[in-house]
This record gives sequence, C-alpha cells and structure tokens, in this order.
Amino acid sequence: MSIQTTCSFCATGCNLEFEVENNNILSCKPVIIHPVNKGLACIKGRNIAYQNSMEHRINSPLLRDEEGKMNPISWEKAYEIIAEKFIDINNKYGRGSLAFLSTGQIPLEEMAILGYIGRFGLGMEGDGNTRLCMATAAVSYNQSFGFDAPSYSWNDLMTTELAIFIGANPAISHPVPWWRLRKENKDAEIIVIDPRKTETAKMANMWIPVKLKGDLCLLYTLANYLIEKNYIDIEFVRNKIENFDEFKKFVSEYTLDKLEDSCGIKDNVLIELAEKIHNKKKVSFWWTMGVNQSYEATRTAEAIINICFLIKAIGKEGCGPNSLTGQCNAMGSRLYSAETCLFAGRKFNSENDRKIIRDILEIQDEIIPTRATLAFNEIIEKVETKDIKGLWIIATNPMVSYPHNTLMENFNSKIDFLVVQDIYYDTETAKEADLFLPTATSLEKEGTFINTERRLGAVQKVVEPPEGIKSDYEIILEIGKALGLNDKLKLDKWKTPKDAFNLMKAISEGMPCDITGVEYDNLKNSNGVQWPLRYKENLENDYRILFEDYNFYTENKKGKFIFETPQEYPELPNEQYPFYLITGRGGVGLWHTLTRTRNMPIVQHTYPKEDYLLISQQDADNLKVKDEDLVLVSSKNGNCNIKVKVSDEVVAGQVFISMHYNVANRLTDSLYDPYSKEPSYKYATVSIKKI
Ligand SMILES: Nc1nc2c(c(=O)[nH]1)N[C@H]1C(S)=C(S)[C@@H](COP(=O)(O)OP(=O)(O)OC[C@H]3O[C@@H](n4cnc5c(=O)[nH]c(N)nc54)[C@H](O)[C@@H]3O)O[C@H]1N2
Ligand SMILES: Nc1nc2c(c(=O)[nH]1)N[C@H]1C(S)=C(S)[C@@H](COP(=O)(O)OP(=O)(O)OC[C@H]3O[C@@H](n4cnc5c(=O)[nH]c(N)nc54)[C@H](O)[C@@H]3O)O[C@H]1N2
Ligand code: SF4
Ligand SMILES: [Mo]
Repeated sequence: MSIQTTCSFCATGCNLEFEVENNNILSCKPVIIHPVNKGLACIKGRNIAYQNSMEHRINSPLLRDEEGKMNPISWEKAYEIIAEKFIDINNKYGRGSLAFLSTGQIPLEEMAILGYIGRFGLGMEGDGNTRLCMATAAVSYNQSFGFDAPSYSWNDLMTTELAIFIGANPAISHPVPWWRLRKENKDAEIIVIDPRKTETAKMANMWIPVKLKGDLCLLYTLANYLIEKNYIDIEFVRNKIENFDEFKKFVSEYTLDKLEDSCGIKDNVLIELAEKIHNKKKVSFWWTMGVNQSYEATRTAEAIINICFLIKAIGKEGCGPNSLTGQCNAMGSRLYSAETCLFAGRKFNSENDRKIIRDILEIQDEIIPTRATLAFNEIIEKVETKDIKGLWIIATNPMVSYPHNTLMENFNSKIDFLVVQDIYYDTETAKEADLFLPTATSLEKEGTFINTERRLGAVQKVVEPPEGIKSDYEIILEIGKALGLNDKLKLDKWKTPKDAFNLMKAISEGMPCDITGVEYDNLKNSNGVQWPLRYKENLENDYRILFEDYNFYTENKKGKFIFETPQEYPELPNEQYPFYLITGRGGVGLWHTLTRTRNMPIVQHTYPKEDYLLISQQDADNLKVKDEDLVLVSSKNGNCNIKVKVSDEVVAGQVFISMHYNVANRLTDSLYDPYSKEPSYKYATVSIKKI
C-alpha cells in the first residue's frame, strides 16, 4: 500500500510517499508531481521514519513518585491525576495559575483542541514556540497588511529575477526550495544580507555583510535612496499605501554618508543593491530568523515590507516581502491555536467574531478568551515567581531552546505540577516532568499542516502507533473529558481531527484565511490547497498569491508604511565581553534540539557529536587558539566549554554557536522585541578564554 503525507520538519511542506506493508514502512520517497517539492526531499524528510524507532520512547505514561523516580501508569490514571491537579490548582490559586506551552509542530486540529480546552475550558495562559520563531512576521504582516498573511507561493522563488535573502540561510534551513531555485531558476540573481558568510551567502551572486542588527538602518537608507532616485511606483504608493509622506520625511535622514557607521556597509554596495533592484522587474525579499529574532525585529520586518510597497513588489509573480516560516505548522499555530488571536484570526474584542464562534461551537460567551495569552517568556517568568503553578508542555523542548536557559535549571522544583507530552521520554524537558505522556509521531496520526505559503496539506496515518501510545488529539480530548468539560465545551462536536477541522473551517468563513471550500478528505494524496479557498470556489491553480487586486485587509483596504527610529544597541562588545555571539541552524540534518534527528544513522555519521564555536582566523590568532582547542565562553547569563573551529563563515569580532547542542542558550539573553515579544536569540556579547 502506498500513502502520502506532509513532512513534519520544516515549513517547506514537502510531500512524501511511503510504501507500507503490515504496519511496516518499506520505503519513503518524495512525491514527484507535488508542486512544493517536485520529487525532492532533504535528509530529514527522507529519513523521517526513524522518528518512529522505539529507542527513546515508552508505551505508557510515567508518573514521578515521592523519591523522584518515574513509574509507568495507565492512561486512565494519568487523565485522572491531571484533572485532579489542574482543578485543584485552579480552585486554590484562581485563573492564571495554569498555563500550557505548545508548538508549531503538531497538526492544526491538535492545536485547535488544545487552545479550546486550555484557553476556553480552563482559562489557561497558553503560548507556542512559534513565539520564539514567527511572532515577528505575524505582527508585522498584521500591522502592514491588516492580517497575518504571507502573500507568496513557492512559484515566486522559481520565477523571481532577483531573490534577496535577509537573515535567512535556506541552503541549510529550507533546502528543497533552495535546490529548486538553483535548478529551475538559474538566471535569478541571488543576494544575501547576513553578517555571516553562510552556506547560502557563499553560493550567492552578492553577499552583503551587514553589521549585526544593522538591517534596519540599511533598509531605511535603501528606501531613501530609492525615493530620491525616483525608483519607486509613486502612483501605486499614493493610491494604495498609507503614510507615504511621513515615511519619506522619516527616511530622508538616512543618507549614504551615515551608512558605514550604522551598518558597516560602504555606500557603493548600497547603490549597487538599489540599482539591481531598479533594473529587475521581479524582485523578491525572503527573510527568516536573522530578522525575526531581534530586539527590533518587527520594525525590521516592516522595513522590508516598506521596500516592497515602494517598488510595488507585491501582488505579482516573482515578488513579495516573503517571510519564510520555520516549523511544519507554524502557520497553523498562528491562526488556529487560540493563543494570540481567536480561531481563524478572529479578534478577541469583536462582538461579531465572538458571536460566530459562540454559534458554531454552541458555547457561552463567557468562556471565550477576552485577550491574547501571555507570551512564552512571560509564562516562564511567572513560573519563576511561582504565580504559575501548573504547566503543560506539548511538543517543545524549552530546557534547550529557550533563551538564557540557565534560568530554567531545576525547573521541576519551581513548579507544583509539570506535565510534558512528547514522542520521547528523555528530552531535557521531559526529564523534568511530574507526569510524562508519550505521543504518536506525525507518521502515526492524522490532521493538516499549513506550510509557509499558506498551503494546507494532509498529514496521514502511515502506520498505527505502537500499543500504549496515543495521538496528541486523543490525549487532549480525553484530558478535556476528565476535566468535566464535556458539556461546557460541547466536546461531542470534537470527536475526531476531522470534526475539529470542520469546526475551524466553519469559523473561517469570510476571513482572509477562509477555507470553507476545502474538504478534509480531499486533501489526502493531493497537492494541498493554499488559503483562501471559499465555498464552491474552484481551485484553478496550484500556486496562488495574495493582493493581486491590491486590496489589503485593513479597514480602508490600504497597506501601511510603518517605521520607527532604530534603537540603541542593548550592549556593545566591551572589555569584559569583547565578541558578538550569533546563533542559528548548523546543518541540513540537524533539527533544533536534536531529539527528532538523533535516531537517523546518516545524521549520526555525518554530523559532529558535539558543538563547535566558529571563530575567525584573526580572532583565533589573537587568542592563540586553534581547531579542537577547548575554550570557556561566557556571557553575563552563563557559560559553557566548547571546542574551537576556525571558519571563514564569521568575520573578526563575531563568533557562531549552533542552537542544536544545548550550549548556545546558556549564553543568550532575556531580550525581546517589544511588539512581537520574540526573543533576540541572535545577539549577545561574550568572552572567550582558552582552557
Ligand atoms: N536543518 C534545519 N532546518 C530548519 C530548522 C532546523 O533546526 N534545522 N529549523 C526550522 C525553523 S523552526 C526555522 S525558524 C528556520 C530558521 O531558518 P533560518 O532563519 O534560515 O536559520 P538561522 O540559522 O536561525 O538564521 C538565519 C541567519 O540569520 C543570520 N543573522 C543573525 N543575525 C542577523 C542580523 O542581525 N541581520 C541579518 N541580516 N542576519 C542575521 C544568521 O547569521 C543566520 O545565517 O529553519 C527551519 N529549518
Ligand atoms: N539560540 C537559539 N535558540 C533558538 C533558536 C535560535 O535560532 N537560536 N531558534 C528558536 C526557534 S526558531 C524555534 S522554532 C525553537 C524550537 O525549539 P523546540 O520546539 O524546543 O525544539 P524541538 O527540538 O523541535 O522540540 C520539539 C519537541 O517536540 C517533540 N515532538 C515532535 N513532534 C511531536 C508531536 O507530534 N507530538 C508531541 N507531543 N511531541 C512532538 C519532539 O520530540 C521535541 O522534543 O528554538 C528556538 N531556540
Ligand atoms: S525541506 Fe523541509 S519539508 Fe522538505 S523534506 Fe526537508 S525538512 Fe521536510
Ligand atoms: Mo523556528
């Protein structure tokens, strides 16, 4: 039997085809005709079946006893204990004493039921690791377009004439689209703006080594230059975008003579960039974590959108201010998790939106949340101050991935009751749990993911989960029932993932992300559907973009220039901490905190067992260190021992540590963008000493 599903690693959304016999996977191949991956898959996708290996898994829930030991218990017992503890904490300490932390890596139906039971049913705070990743893009699209709407399709990368990557390293992070770009669009010119000479930068036509966090000044200067040279579409800007005169006046201060100081770039480089932009018809910008993870991230993302407004690089093939999403279903979590908005992007304070939700879900208004959740860091901080007493962590490993994670040492002792729900019982976070719930992998359950270009794709059950292991959907639903929420939440309407999908679909009617034309069962073995697809609307094209009519989702249908004076650097390298630390992805086969890629033999054979500090030859000479020497790296937040690797990827004064090996976040800072509350993972100052 052959069965197709969507890859559950990155948000590219590749489709994979499995040959299965007697519940055994015989082979996994990329789908040849799929519009996303066209027969390609990276080593994570190809080896995804190793996730199912039982090596780090267990067949029953585990409960911590008085001595601290974890013992197997039945599912019935687990549900009972969770219900008892959650109700007890809620009764004793009131609303706000319970929270969940979830993810961009489970199907949207599971996110929806979690948000429903957690936020609607129990009044929990509940945020996702999407906050650590995509919150900036979501806020910037909301502010500039009026809705969280990435407007592009992968076809835009394959047809663009000029692809400008800002703070993105797709050769590592989005390998399939990167390979497709190089194969299918050989004439495209590629520019990379990144302080690091990344794998992507090395293959590009032009690398612009911007000073760390210098992007905002660079983009304002670029805007000013384009306006001064009259390289903009003034008619479009005047008719369709708000705030142009104010924006023009604001950026007029950003002149070429100040450029080198503010962003480390010579004026001729910016002129070359501007001329290239002016000389191409199809110009596209692609940004990822180098933009999103900063203390002034939202304004930087908006500065990219502003450039696209100026030159009308939007609503046309091969164009766009295109944020690349990280996790397979980050887009699902942005719209359907009831964390930062109500379902389908509906507003907490809109009576009309609340009525629609009330009517479709048949619930009382008072249980619908009235505001966005506290952010990820605010939840962790409330655990520190003991205001949050019960925490439910699903499909994320913050002990490794949260910034400044030395704060989280002995996490278990800071919280009354910690539930961790993961595939593997031995993640750094699962090891802290009072109660552990073992879950099915994406190949053992069903639902839908929404990829980076708004494409809904089916997640199909390729094999049955091992006995004793359940899907997140089933677990969350059973917890809801054990909590006695059946009547209040009308859980009979939520029996299966398909039910949850149909409820979300009904709620989406009339919204920008309307999916009333999508049939859950028709998504299976299909090319997927990019939202919106309205009731009875025919899907005429595999690739669809937004804003072809230049009507944005704001009230007056206009886009908006948004800008603000750049902030001072939070801290500059100094005598104590003389180097900048950058963190990020370290290899195509390495996924985040490595729990999901460690079982893949090819990954074990190809990647180092421990992390390295990448350092320039010049700095290595000054410190008198060479490859494989052990150094102590310290920041004001923590320290680590790590081996040195001299690399031409980093320039003098900067060092790089990957995010994967539980090292980087001992050093990173508790520093957040004020609008998106996304952590500034890519900015810290450190010292390095030879041991
Ligand atoms: N193999 C692999 N692929 C992945 C993942 C993985 O773990 N492994 N994770 C997925 C997820 S969730 C995400 S979010 C994406 C992330 O994908 P990317 O954002 O492409 O990955 P990063 O390496 O985190 O960051 C990108 C670049 O930002 C640069 N950067 C840092 N500071 C600045 C700055 O101030 N300005 C500019 N212009 N650039 C800067 C860094 O040098 C880095 O090269 O990858 C997804 N794909
Ligand atoms: N220093 C630094 N830190 C970073 C970043 C950085 O660039 N630099 N990037 C940040 C970004 S962009 C991200 S997205 C985060 C990622 O950070 P995390 O989400 O903490 O990383 P993962 O290793 O993907 O953890 C996901 C967990 O979910 C489990 N899991 C997978 N599928 C399922 C499922 O279906 N059900 C359940 N219940 N569990 C499942 C996996 O086993 C794994 O333990 O890290 C952030 N941290
Ligand atoms: S590029 Fe992303 S979606 Fe495609 S196979 Fe690799 S990890 Fe999976
Ligand atoms: Mo991410």
